[in-house]
Amino acid sequence: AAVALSDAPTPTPTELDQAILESLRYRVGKNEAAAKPHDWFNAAVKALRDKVVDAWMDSTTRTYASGGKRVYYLSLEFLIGRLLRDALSNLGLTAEMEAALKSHGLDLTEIEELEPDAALGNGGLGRLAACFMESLATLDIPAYGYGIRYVNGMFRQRIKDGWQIELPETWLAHGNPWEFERRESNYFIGFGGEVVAEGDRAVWHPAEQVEATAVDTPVVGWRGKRVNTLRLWTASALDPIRLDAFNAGDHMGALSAQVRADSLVRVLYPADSNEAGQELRLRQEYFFTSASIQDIVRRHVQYQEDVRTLPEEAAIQLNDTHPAVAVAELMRLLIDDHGIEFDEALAITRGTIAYTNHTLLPEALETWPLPLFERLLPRHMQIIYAINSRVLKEAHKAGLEESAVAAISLIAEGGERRVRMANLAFTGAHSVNGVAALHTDLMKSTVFADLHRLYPDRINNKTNGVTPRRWLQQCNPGLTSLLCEAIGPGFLDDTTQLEKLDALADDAALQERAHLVKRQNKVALAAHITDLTGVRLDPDALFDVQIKRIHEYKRQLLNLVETVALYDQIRSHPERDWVPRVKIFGGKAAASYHNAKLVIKLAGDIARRVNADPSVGGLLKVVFVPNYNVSLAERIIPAADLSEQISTAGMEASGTGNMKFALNGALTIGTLDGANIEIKDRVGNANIQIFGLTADEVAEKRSGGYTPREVIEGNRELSQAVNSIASGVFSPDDPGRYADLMGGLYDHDWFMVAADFESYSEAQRAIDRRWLDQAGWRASALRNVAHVGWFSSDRTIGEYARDIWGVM
Ligand code: DL6
Repeated sequence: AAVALSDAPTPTPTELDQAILESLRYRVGKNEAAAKPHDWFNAAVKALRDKVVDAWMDSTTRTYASGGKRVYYLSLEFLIGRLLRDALSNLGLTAEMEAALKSHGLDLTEIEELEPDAALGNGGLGRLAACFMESLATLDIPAYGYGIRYVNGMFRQRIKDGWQIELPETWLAHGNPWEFERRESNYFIGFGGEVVAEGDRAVWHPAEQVEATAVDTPVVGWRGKRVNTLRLWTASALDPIRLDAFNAGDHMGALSAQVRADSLVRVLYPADSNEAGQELRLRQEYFFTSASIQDIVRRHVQYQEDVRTLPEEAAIQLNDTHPAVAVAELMRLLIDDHGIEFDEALAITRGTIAYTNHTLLPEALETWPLPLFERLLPRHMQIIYAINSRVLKEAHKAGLEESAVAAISLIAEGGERRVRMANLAFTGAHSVNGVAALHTDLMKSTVFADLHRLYPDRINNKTNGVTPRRWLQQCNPGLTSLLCEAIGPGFLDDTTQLEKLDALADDAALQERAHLVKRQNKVALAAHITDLTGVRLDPDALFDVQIKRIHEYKRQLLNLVETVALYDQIRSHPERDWVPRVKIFGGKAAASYHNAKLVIKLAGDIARRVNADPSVGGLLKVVFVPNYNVSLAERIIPAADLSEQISTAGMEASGTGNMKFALNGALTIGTLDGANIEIKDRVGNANIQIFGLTADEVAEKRSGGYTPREVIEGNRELSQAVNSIASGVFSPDDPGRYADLMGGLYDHDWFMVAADFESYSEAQRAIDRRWLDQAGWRASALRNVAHVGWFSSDRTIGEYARDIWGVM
């Protein structure tokens, strides 16, 4: 009988210590006297990993014994961050590890700091995948995550003279003690070549092949209930070194095949909501998708024999369109390798695959030039044409007009012909979901309107969630233990129990204790920020935070322009009762995204001037925290008072930072966008500050009649702020630096910065008033914690499991 690890005896600190010492000696090859902190880190992880492996094997045995359906989550990104604290906490071994290390004079938090951030993702989409993996294990659902083991994940951001510099992130420099290479799980991945008819079969002869090898990382669920597998692919050449060429003196040429293979897993494209457009990116997508689909089919056939039963045994979820070629790849294997006829193959594929859309931004909806796609994947192109012909016939049969049929087509005609990956994913899946209610509605009414008419039952909503283990328990132990005392520990297993806090939100003693926890978190963050930037922060000021990718639609610029307006106001009216504020910014800009990089520079320029100005007397501080990543988020979020979620309405699919902040007792200032709307519905208008245009109003303004110039000129505070930035007040070394950026606001203002400024500025002053009533603020903070338990990724995964995968 299977025994979940939570039922297994917990090792005592002495037993754990013994295991660590053994691991130090026999796996790291050091004794206590010689061991450096990194050796201790490796030894501790390996000792802990042994405990994880026991539970992992147990989970696998149970899955095979039950013959249950497995979930496969295909994602080009997994932004997992550090794993040590997560594994310790989920296995309930934190105190034991602390004590074991202490006996050697080591501090667990310092050891944890040695772990590099596994930054295999850009932002929200990749972090969501990591939260989902943890929730899948927590809910005891047998699941594999499939992705790429990038050697250099997301770039490391350095700020030099205020500008972002991208440096490679070398997270594997000291090896990775968590992973297991599975040399036996390897697949050939073909590219190029030609398709020839052999009898009535089509046979693809790729011009080039690389080998994909699995590297597995165990993912531990809460209380160690289940351990699932994150399987990341690494690439190698079939012939890594051509000895004849090497011996003939062509040392580089002899290694070229390996270099080419290596390039597939070298970097994560720093493209967020931006099409990468490189051939290498398409190769990466096919590489990991093909390896994953081959692995899934192999596992199925090995145990079930009949490939036709795949939909009963496997649910494949595509995280955005990056793995959309899975539709064609699965069809190819079914038809070419298993002799299934086309229509049945399509039915099996649709029965197995589901697709999640994460963006409506046109530039982020992947399409590939048809000639490129056909050259790299000739057999897949044939299959896509064949799917398209069936889909278009269905569209005609349904009586759709020609313009709708053209929009549904898997091939964009007119101009350069391109393969539309979203249409491929949509037509090859039985379920297509959005990630927040508004986003899903907009999918139906805009980007997928015609596909939705043809397949009206396919689109559904699954509002995102975040794992409360990492984003409450691990990052905010102070608040967690206070909550345990106040409402009991039930919320640790079911976050909806946080609702019990509502009844206590006006209790002055609880408010005071929650305030002290927050203040402690702020003190710790302030010290860290001083270390990183030299800027000193007052922990009693309001910590106002915007941390996320830098993108025009996320409107860091609106925040900065308002910051300048506030700066002007404080200087003009020093007699007013201003609330001391610290404006904290953090985030990376895609390397080629000029305006985003300029916004980072602007934040730095504003910070330099404001922080050095004695006339604001410490009422306003601005700081840009470099190299924002998961670990920094874990420090910043528990210390935030105010969460900036200010995207142009209709443009942020969901957001997940918004959920993390509210869960840690920050109030949100936000637009009616993405999941903000659902947060508002749960915490109530009294506990959130909503401002700005709605998505409908944005659409209406864009369709005509919006003249930002008039808006700017009609608002003195706004025009003063915009003009001072434009004229170089903050950039005396290069007065014209922001002229174009500000000119863009006057001329088109696609992201409605000017249109929303007045409402945003009023909302900020309303926030000041709320802050001055500290009892009211603290009650609101507690009510945010109380009402956002619904945004746990356990709830989201439960919905996927029930409605899409049929596994619960
Ligand atoms: O669903 C996760 C996350 C959402 O919370 C964000 O609102 C959304 O912007 C993000 N989408 C992407 C898509 N990028 N591409 N392609 O990152 O997904």
